[in-house]
Amino acid sequence: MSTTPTPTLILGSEGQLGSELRRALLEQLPPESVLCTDLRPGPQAGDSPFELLDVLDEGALRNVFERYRPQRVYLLAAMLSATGEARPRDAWKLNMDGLLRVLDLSVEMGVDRVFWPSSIAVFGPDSPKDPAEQAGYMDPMTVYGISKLSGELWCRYYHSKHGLDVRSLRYPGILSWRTPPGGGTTDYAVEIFHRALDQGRYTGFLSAHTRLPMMYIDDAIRGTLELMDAPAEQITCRTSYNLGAMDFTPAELADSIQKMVPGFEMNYEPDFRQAIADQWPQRVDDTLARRDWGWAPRFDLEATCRVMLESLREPSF
Ligand code: VAH
Repeated sequence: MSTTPTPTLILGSEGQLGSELRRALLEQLPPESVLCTDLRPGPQAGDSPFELLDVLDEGALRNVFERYRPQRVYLLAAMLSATGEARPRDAWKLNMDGLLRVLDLSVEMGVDRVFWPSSIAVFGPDSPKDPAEQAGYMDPMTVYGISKLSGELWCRYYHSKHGLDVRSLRYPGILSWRTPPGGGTTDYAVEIFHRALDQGRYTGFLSAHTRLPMMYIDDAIRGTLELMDAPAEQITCRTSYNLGAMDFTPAELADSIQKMVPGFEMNYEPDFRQAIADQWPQRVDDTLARRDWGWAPRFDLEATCRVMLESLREPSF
């Protein structure tokens, strides 16, 4: 982690990733050096500055960059896979125009480093499934995946043409407990914990044996900060790094929960999200992230289930 408090801007600070990234940064930086922005009101707790901001409002976005002069920018505002299929043009506009405006302003204002999240959604039906390789064939069939693959290529373009130090990770499905599920195909793995505790049963929207790459939020955030703190000369991938931790099926997750929540009952009613999940890989090859900047996950399925259930039983916001 950088030692000097660099003005840091989080765009989309109230979502699953943004809210946890804010917490992690505020453990290491003075509150006044982290500006949080989102479409919806931020937390009352904490004294880092917060502003309402729509990343698609060009004037308002420029105004924030001009006033705050960030040296690190995290662009987390996005529309996820399931919601994106219901609102394809909105998803493309937010995910693409939002990125391009931030890249342009970052070049213009001399931002030191930019982070932008990609996803395993860049892989599609004809991509290798086990594992998905770092530079493997990508034929995404969701608007979300198309926008993420396009965004990766724009990030590499801005690094090559403008020298912008923009970095990215292809996140797997992410499990966290502080924020509600946000329209993702992997969000069954978040909902299940809430239902296990409040109803003792859950009906999942993916079939029992749908294997997907997954990660606990603490690993995702630590990987993000380790990537952003790595010396530039170590970063050999300027599209986006595969990032792996574990993989599981809904049935394996239910079995693990049942060991900690006796009597928990799991059912399956696949819906439209099954077709999305079927296009995605089962595992990812993240050798390059491990080689370039020392990536190493810490949470497996059992540790993830334990921390999710303990945290939901005794929340500490
Ligand atoms: C989604 N959680 O389900 C996101 C993620 C790999 C999936 O990108 O859309």
